[in-house]
Amino acid sequence: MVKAVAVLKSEAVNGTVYFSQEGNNPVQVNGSLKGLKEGQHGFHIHEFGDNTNGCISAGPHFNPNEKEHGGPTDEERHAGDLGNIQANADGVATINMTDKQISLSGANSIIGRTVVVHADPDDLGKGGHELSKTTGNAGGRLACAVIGLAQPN
Ligand SMILES: [Cu+2]
Ligand SMILES: [Zn+2]
Repeated sequence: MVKAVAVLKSEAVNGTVYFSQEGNNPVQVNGSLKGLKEGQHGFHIHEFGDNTNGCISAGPHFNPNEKEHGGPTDEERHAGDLGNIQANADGVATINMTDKQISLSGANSIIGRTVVVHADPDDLGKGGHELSKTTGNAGGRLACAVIGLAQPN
């Protein structure tokens, strides 16, 4: 079992996201974030674990297979496209998903990359906006954190 963790902290938004993977099974993603506006927020793995200029220097969506942006259940998607998380009326988003394209080892490993939560919903590539096929038009980067290896227990 490989475990990883990212601790997000910005002025408004904070929380922790945990990743775990048994062998080559899908990656389990769990956690919660608070301080969000109620509704959907784009949630992605971005390419670089570089936060020197805040979340901007994390670069584009993690896309090792040179695909277009999509939703988590699409064949055509960036590996980093985890779709949306849903914040409730208290601004809390509980995250509980599994994903088959990201990994915690090998070519699609997200260790050392950045998880980002966005201001707006990700249109999953289907919004018809000029940014739909690259970012899902998910708006600004509210908070982010580098994904690091976690202690096994
Ligand atoms: Cu993003
Ligand atoms: Zn994408």
